[in-house]
Amino acid sequence: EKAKWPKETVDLWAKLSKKEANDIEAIQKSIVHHVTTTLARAAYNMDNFSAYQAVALSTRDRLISRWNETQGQLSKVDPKRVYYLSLEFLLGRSMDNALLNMGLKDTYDKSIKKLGFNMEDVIGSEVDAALGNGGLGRLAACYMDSLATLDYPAWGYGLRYNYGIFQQRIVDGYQTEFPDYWLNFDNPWELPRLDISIQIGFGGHVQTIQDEYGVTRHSWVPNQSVQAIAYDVPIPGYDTENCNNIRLWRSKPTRVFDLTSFNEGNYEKSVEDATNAEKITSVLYPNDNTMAGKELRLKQQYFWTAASLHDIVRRFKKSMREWSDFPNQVAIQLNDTHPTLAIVELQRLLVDEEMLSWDDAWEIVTKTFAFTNHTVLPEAMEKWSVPMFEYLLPRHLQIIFDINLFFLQKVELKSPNDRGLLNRLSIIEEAQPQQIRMAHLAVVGSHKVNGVAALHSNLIKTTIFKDFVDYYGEEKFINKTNGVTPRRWLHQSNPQLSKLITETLGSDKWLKDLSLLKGLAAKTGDAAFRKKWMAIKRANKVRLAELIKERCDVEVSPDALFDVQVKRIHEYKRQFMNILSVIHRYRTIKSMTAAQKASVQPRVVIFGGKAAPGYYIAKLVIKLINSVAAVVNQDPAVGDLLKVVFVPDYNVSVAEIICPASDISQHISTAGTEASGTSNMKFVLNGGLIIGTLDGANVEILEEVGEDNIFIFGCMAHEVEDLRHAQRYRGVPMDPALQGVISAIEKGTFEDPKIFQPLISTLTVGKDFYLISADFASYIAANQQVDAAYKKQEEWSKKSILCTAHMGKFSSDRSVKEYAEEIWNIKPYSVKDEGYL
Ligand code: C3B
Repeated sequence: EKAKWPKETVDLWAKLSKKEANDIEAIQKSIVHHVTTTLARAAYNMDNFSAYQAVALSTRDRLISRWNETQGQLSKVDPKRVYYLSLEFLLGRSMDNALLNMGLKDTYDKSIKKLGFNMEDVIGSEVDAALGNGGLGRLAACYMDSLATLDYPAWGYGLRYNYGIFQQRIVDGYQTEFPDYWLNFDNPWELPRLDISIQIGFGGHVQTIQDEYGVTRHSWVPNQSVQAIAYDVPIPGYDTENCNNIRLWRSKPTRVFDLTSFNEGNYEKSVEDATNAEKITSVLYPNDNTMAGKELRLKQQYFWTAASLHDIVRRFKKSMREWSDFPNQVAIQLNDTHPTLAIVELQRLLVDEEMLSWDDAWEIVTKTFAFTNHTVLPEAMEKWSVPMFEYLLPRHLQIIFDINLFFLQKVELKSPNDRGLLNRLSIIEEAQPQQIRMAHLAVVGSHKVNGVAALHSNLIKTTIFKDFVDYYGEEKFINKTNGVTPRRWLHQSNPQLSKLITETLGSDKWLKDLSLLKGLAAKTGDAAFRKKWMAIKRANKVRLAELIKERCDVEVSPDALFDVQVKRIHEYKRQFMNILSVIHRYRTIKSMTAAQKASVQPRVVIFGGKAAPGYYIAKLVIKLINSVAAVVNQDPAVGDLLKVVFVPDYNVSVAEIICPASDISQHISTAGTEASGTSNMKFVLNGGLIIGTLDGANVEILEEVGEDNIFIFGCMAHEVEDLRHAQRYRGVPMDPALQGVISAIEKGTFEDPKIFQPLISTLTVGKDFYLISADFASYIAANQQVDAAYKKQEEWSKKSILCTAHMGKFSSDRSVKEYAEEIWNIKPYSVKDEGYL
């Protein structure tokens, strides 16, 4: 188009599309411009929220310039890109992060101050984008930050839910859920791309025809159709001009949604079905590590993978390359099994629509995809019932059966006459009705499969994917230990510590090369430095104490040891064991003389996290925590020696306040159940020590910080099976301390014990699946070691510094670089500052 313009038009565009200036005056002008025009407000009726909106819009202008420049240059250069398919992107707030990454925070700070507003209040007015449940969704967000920061050409693809993860309120000690209608006010962090609309089909039937060469061809004739509309979310890198994109799809009715009812002249039904189209991207399923098996979820998965693939294929086709070049231009990472249908959809597009042979298509598909597994919990394994699947996606079902057939034929050639093996490897589980095992499909359709921490990656090779390792060989199954972005999880959330580190190391290079933190280790002998370090921790604890006062109406002393467990509530994460140990501590203190009490280390035990709305036992754990808190916090015999709080509605922005403020945090899953954990990394990065089991990334954190700087307890992953067996068949008695705690609950120390009976019965001999009794004694002992260590404040401050110093490995930059080099085979491309025309 540009080529057709006369020179003066081109020059005019070039002159006018210069990037925004970033001096204080220009920024203030842009803020006031948005106040008076976009928001149609005046200075005298402004509140913090409208100030936030105006500052957000001004920030957005600068983001979009970079986004445009990056995307424009990338389409010209057309390098190989990675597409990260994730049903969850748990981004949290955007403004602070965008300003810091673009290097504009200080200038905006000054600009806002002079306009009569305070940066913290403005930032505090932003609602979280909570399009995720927990670790998996937040990992995707950290990876997007690192991909942009490292200049990798990468796009995320996800869904634009109208409702994010529910808001949690505590009523009478119980969790209650409220819808998170986060789009109530315009969302300045997205660009609606109403021009990008893709038709997605559902249902219908498959037509079989002979083509002119006598080859049988299939073509899917859906009987429903939905539109996917693109919303783009710019992701700026830190200290680079590059700005990547997350494309989120929203479902809208097509003009004719249900072709059957329309053709039958059933007007009312076709309007009703149009409303159903919007439902597809209405709500994020609130389950973490469990599969609900709902039809609407399957629709979400197909809607999202089909729209994303259509988009990716369209972009590829613009380059006029051979199909065999597709894997040289495109890498697709499957974040868990949720996007596995993308494998089937690409095979369908290549075979049915692009007319490639099955084998050529399948080679392209398997070279393109790679799959990350995030859990070994059986209840989390995605399976779809064949009849439901067939009704929604009849052609895809045929393709899955063909993929399975060809795969099992090869297995049979390698290991003849092994029916058991075929059954175990099959993508189809022979149940009533048959089930599609999505993890098997993901393994068969990918060239690399990775776990998310060393222990977990080994575990999947010996458990859920053992037979696949025997068949494919070891090389296909690799490890990529998770990481977190130091920009959000230190620089942004702990600005004072970030500043001290930069001063100490002589530059801020550590923010892009986290291994430089090791330079802090030399400072443990410097008493003045230790004092500054601990003063910052204390200031962060004061900030958290204020939040606790505001949200829980409990006063806690910032001089007590802050003990934190914040994560989704799940039996395998053992918040139950934690609160049981708190009861033990309470009973111990109650039994002490005044003299004994004088030597007790005061502790504030802080819980937070959401339970899936249908997860009854997890919700009872929340109730128990609150019942214990109610008794302990007002017991004068205990006073400040022990406080217990449950911080409601734990989310990313709350985590940003909690992580910098912990002295110790709890990562205490039954060994072998927590694939990695990522908050463990965030806490240690901020100079908090951890107490934990030899599970997930704890193992690697231990390797990095050394055993003097971490509190490890409990059984090991390889012992779990024997312990379960022993308690089931040899009647191992319950731990005596635990027995005492249970009796106290049963005596009604904390409300009506009847309430907690279902919870307690999960522990009765033979049933204690998560081995709380087996680990209880060593857990109590480890907690006593924490108390003793914390009393030696000088020693503790050294441990705290060493913890941060040794966290270099756990930057998501390291993780993403490994993925890029060992799985995706992509190279960085740095945007040149040349204006986007
Ligand atoms: C989580 C795992 O439970 C964590 O151990 C892990 O650190 C993160 O993924 C990121 O890898 N996970 C999750 O949040 N949701 C799932 N459905 C499965 C795993």
